[in-house]
Parts: sequence; C-alpha cells; structure tokens
Amino acid sequence: MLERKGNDFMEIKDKKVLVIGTGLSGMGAARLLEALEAVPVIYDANQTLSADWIKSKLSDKSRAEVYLGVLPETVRKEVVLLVPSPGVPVDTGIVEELRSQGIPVWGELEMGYRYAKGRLAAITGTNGKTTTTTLVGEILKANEKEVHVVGNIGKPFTEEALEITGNGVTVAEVSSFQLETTASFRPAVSAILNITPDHLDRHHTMENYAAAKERIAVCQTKEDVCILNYEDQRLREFANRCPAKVVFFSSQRRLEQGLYLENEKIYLAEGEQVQQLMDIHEMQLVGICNVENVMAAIGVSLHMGVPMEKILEVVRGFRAVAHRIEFVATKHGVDYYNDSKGTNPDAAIQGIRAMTKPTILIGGGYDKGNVYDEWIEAFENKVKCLVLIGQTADKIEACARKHGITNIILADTFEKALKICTKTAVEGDAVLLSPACASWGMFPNYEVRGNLFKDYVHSL
Ligand code: UMA
Repeated sequence: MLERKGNDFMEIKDKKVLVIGTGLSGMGAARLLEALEAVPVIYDANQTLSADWIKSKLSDKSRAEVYLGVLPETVRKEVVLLVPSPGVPVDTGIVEELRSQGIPVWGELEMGYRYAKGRLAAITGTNGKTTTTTLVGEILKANEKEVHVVGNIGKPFTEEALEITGNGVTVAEVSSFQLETTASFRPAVSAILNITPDHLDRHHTMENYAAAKERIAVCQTKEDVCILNYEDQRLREFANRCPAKVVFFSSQRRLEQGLYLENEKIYLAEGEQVQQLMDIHEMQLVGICNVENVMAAIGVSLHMGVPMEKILEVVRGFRAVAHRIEFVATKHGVDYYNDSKGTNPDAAIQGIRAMTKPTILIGGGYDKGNVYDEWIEAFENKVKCLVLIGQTADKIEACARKHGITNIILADTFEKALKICTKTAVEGDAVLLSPACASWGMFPNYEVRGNLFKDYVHSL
C-alpha cells in the first residue's frame, strides 16, 4: 500500500487555508479542511454569489471566512496553503502571487489524495475518461468491498477522502486542470487514453496541455504501472520518459506486449503468453473509441489485482454512460441521441461516426480555442442540417461553409435549436446533440445541457 503524506506533512490545524472557487471542488475542499480543523478562507471571483448560501453548505460551527469578488490583502498574508479549484487557471494573479511567496499550492485533487488511504488508480485522456473510469469502478466493485469513484467525473476527491480506509480502492478520473496543481499525487496504476487538442484557451499550447496530462505519472516509480495508448504518437514518445512501468494498448496493430485488437478480438500479450480475451461483439459498447476504453480499463483493473474472468464478466454487461452517444428515444420515426459529452472536436468525431442515418446535428457552445475542420470532415455527407448555438456558432459556420456544408441554421437559444431539429427531421432521420464545444456560458455543465435535451425529447 502506498504511504501518503498526511497532515503531519504540514500542520494545518487552526491555520488558515485559502480555497479558491465555491463549486463542487471548492466546497469539498473546504469541508475536508474543516474536518481537519483548519480554517478555510473561501474566495470566489464571482461577486454575485451569496456568502450566506456558501456558509450554509458548511457545518453550523464553521470558522470559515468567505470573500467574494475581492480578497483583502491582509488575508493573503495569513494563509499557509492554497487550494485552487480545477477551473482556476494556474496563471491567475493570486495563484502566481502566493506561489511566488513560497505558499504551497495543492489543487483539490492533491488535497484529496493526501488525506485518503488505500490503493489508487487514476485515468486521464482527452476523451473516454468518464467511460473508462466508470467501467473500472464497476470492475473493482466486482472484486472489492470498498470502492470509491471520484474526481472529474463529478465527485471531488476531497469530498470522500476521509472515508477511504487502508482497505479501500479508489479510481479517480483526473483532468489536465487538476493535474496542473498536484505535488505528490501517485497512483498505483495510471492511464492516459489519448491526447488531442482541447482546453487550449486555458493551457495556451498543445505542449502545455500534454505536459499537464503527463503529470499523472510524474510521482510514479517502476513499482507502479502506466497504461498508454500506443496509437497516440505523443504517448508513444512519453513512454520513453515515463517513470512507471508502461503497458500499451492498441486498436490498430498487434503488440508484442500489452493489449491489442486484431480481427475484432481483444488480446493480451504478456511475457511469452498471448491470451485471447474477448470478441468485441460481446460488448454492449459501440465504436472503436470504446474498444480502446475497454482495453485501457482491462489494463488498469488487472494491475489493480482483479482476476481476468471477473474483469471480462463486467465488461460484457457494461452499457454506455449518460451523455456519451446515449440513445434517448425514437419519436415520430426519428432517433434522438444525446452526446452532450462531446465537448471537443475529437469527442464529437466519435459521435457523428456512430450515426448511420441522415442526421440533424446540434453543435456549438463555449469557445475553447479549438479548430473544427477535422470534425466537419467526419460528417461525410451524413449531416443533413447543422444547427449551431453559442459563442462558437459563427466560427463553426465559417468552417463548415469552407468545407462545402450549406444547410446551416443558427439558433440564439438551445430551445430554438431543439425546435428547429424536430421541425427539420423526418422519419428515418436521427437528431444528434454532439456540440464539439463545452457547455459553459449557456449551461453550468454538459450534464445540464444533455438532460435538457433528453427532457425535451421525452416531452415530444
Ligand atoms: N472561479 C474563481 N476563479 C477562477 C475560476 C473559477 O473564483 O479563476 C470560481 C467560479 O466563480 C465558480 C467556481 O470557481 O464559482 C467553479 O470552480 P470549478 O470551475 O473548478 O468547478 P467545480 O464545480 O469545482 O467542478 C470541478 C470540475 N470543473 C472544471 O474543471 C471546470 C468538474 O469537471 C469536476 O466534475 C468537479 O470539479 C469535481 O471534481 C467538469 C469539467 O468540465 C465536468 N471538467 C473539464 C473536462 O472534463 O473537460 C476539465
């Protein structure tokens, strides 16, 4: 079992710790700090929030201080530790200022990790991490009494940390945002599924984004395992400098060692042995991206000590997670699919590739600085009408016209977009929400966007 540095590493009892952000992570971190008898100083840049509401999320005896909009100079001088939420960029003034004063910065993920016990698996990647993490969670549950599924999946690590015992196993979905502010984070098994352009508004360059993802393995040693996608050039190169023992998976070629797909069957080559594990038609999941997710999940679970038969049994019964190419219903002969989790072009490519009927596609949303050419090329004459919403609507329209797509309708609200889809679709068509953009700006998150879509479809 891994030794973690607990609160003996840094005395925080009765000390002030600055938490930035009052979303899921910030409140999780604040509650953990209170349980550790530290004094959370909670700051959120959004001054329209209510301090009373934030305090109501803490204990009655809370000693927390809440600051909205402006953080007084005096307070900055009193804090011994900074815990930023994942949504707070590391080049934000206050983070840079405190860091330059020697104040340690532990992101919410690091904070949760420090105070949890037991074995940990962590999964990152631009796409597929929620499916893979959920699947690994299900596999672990088939083999272990105490399993925790935390992280970017919507459950902050800090929220659960103190409940995780030495006998527990945890699987964490981790994002590049979270990995930027780790310090000692060391999973026994890590996985990087793929790295394609995303979040470039935050990370500025692809190099920075990839470097953040690679941090998942930075504290690992050869006693630990890192599962990598052989078909990702960057990850293949990373394998040479990865401090953990690397296990590859590939959907495109036979590997001498690792997991691979050949003739629609998944194999494991280990030492001298090659084992045929399963036929991909035994899976409920569809698409090559999901075969990759499954191979990664098998690799992670195996190295977390789950016997292969148990792993395969769970894989065979596992269905798609919500908002990921999720079939919603057929209404008046039109199939509706919710791929709200298609929050970047690469994920949305998987969404449109999975469609077999003429499709009315809803795209657009928050501008993360992505380019849309490859996504639009993947339409392959399947997109009968492109309905665009949000900040990126004009940018996507220009790109689509460049690629010869002319049937484009801009909608200024999501509701109008939905109505356009039902008016345009005829029997035998599909309607797909797969926006290639984050939901921010129009919705709090992709789940809200996807649920509104599903509610609308069910109301038809
Ligand atoms: N805030 C500031 N200053 C800033 C930025 C934000 O004060 O500079 C405040 C905002 O006003 C807001 C709060 O911080 O009140 C929001 O914090 P947050 O954006 O970190 O959101 P959380 O609710 O804590 O949710 C985060 C993750 N969000 C992001 O990374 C943007 C959730 O991932 C995650 O599920 C949750 O922690 C639990 O771990 C969502 C996500 O979109 C799903 N992730 C990205 C992705 O998957 O692509 C990375």
